[in-house]
This record gives sequence, C-alpha cells and structure tokens, in this order.
Amino acid sequence: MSVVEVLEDVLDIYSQARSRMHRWDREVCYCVVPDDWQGAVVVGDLHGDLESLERLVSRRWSRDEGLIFLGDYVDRGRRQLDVVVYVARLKLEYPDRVILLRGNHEDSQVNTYYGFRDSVPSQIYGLCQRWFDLLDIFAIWEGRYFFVHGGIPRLERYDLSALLSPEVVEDMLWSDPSAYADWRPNPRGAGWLYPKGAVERFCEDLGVKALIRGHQPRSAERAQDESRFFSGRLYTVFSTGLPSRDTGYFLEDPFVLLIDRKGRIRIEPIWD
Ligand SMILES: [Mn+2]
Repeated sequence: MSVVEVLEDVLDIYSQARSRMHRWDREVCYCVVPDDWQGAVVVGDLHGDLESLERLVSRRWSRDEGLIFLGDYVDRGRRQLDVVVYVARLKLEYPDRVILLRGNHEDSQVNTYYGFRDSVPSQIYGLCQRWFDLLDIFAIWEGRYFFVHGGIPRLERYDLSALLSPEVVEDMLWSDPSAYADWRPNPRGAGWLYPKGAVERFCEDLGVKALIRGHQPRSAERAQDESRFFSGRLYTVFSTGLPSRDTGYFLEDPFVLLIDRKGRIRIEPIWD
C-alpha cells in the first residue's frame, strides 16, 4: 500500500461510527481499554524516531497485549512521516490492540512551526492532519490507569463527563506535573503545572492507580524518581532516543512502560 492509501484507510477507521473501544462525546474522542488485554506496552514521545519505534515493537510487544502511544509522533526528528505511517499500519493491522493518543504536536499550528508540515507534500500533510484531528485525547483502563499526553486540567472534581469538554483538551495535551504545592501557569504558554495533590485527587476521583503521560524528556532513572515523588500515582514515558540525538532533544536511554497482566508497571529500556 502506498502512503496515501495507508492514510486514507486509517482515516476511514476513525471517520466511521465509534466503536466499543473508541468513543466520543461532545467532540472529544477517547478510548476505553478492552477487558481482554493481557497487559500493555506504553510508548511516550517518538518525534520521528523510527528506529526506536521499530525496535520496541519487535522486542517489547507481544500481540496479546495492548500497545498505547501517548502522542507526539511528529516534529523534531528525522523520520517523522515514516513514524506516522508505521503507527497507522499498526492500527490497521491490530485495530483492537493499538491505541494512538493525540499529542500537542499533532496540531497544525505546532507542526507548522516545528517542522512536520514543511517535511511532507501538502496532499499527504492534509491527510495526516485530518487524521490527527480525530485521534483520541485520552484512554482509560478502568480501575487501573489513565493515559494522556500532558496531564490534567484544573477542575474541582474529576469524572469522565468533566474531561469530555472541548475546553479542557488543551490542558490535557500541554500540562506538566511539578513539585510546587499549588497550580501554576505553564511556562510553555499553554496548559498548567499541576501539583501532586491534584494528581492524587484525580486518581481517586476516577478510580485509577496512576496517571501515565509523556510530553517531557525523561531518562529512565529520572522517570523512576519522579514516580516515587508522586507516590506511584504518575509516570512520564519518553521513547525517543539515540539515533536522533544530534537535535539536542533526545536522550540516550529511551524507554517504554510495561504493564503486566496484574497491572504492575515496569520501566524498560528500548536499547540495551
Ligand atoms: Mn508534547
């Protein structure tokens, strides 16, 4: 299949009526993890790092588990369109096993500025962006975990209905956790810096053990420390690595999270 055919086919899936797994409400698309997943591999920002993506899929994922991508497939790295096409093919081949969340870079304003738009022909760009607009904003594994690119909006009380509001989408794609005890404006210019107390309240209100997100470069070690600081209620995953490190944004030990059938989490390097 050509790149255009792959993108048209995946766009078809997302344009059809939503399924048991893919749902939408008030224009916000989200995903409910199916009961039959035996575990999952969670992948953080990729930013055009095709080599890490190919490796983690071949070495870390078994087909009876789910594969959850936290967004930021494009911008910055060398193989951006290749990464988009690769994850689109995965979705076509394993529709019930693959969840693709939207990152803040799957946005025409952002990826016009950070390189993706200029790196692909306009017809292909148009198809990609139409698909990006339909990607799920978050995924929930009921009783277990909540997955989103950036984090949580500033709300009095958290439930699914409050998160299905177009007004809080930007906060979920842009926000970052912080060690401050209170909410602060995010220096990125969008979203919030959210405190530990809010993460705990969020998890309790939604009945999940932890919030799993991407969006910020983290070494495996630092991600572990951060999770400890948040009492195991928050994990940051960053999966972009070595082959593209000359751009200055990439780390030497990109990793994924492995969730086993009992819901236990392990940080696992992609390159070892
Ligand atoms: Mn991001």
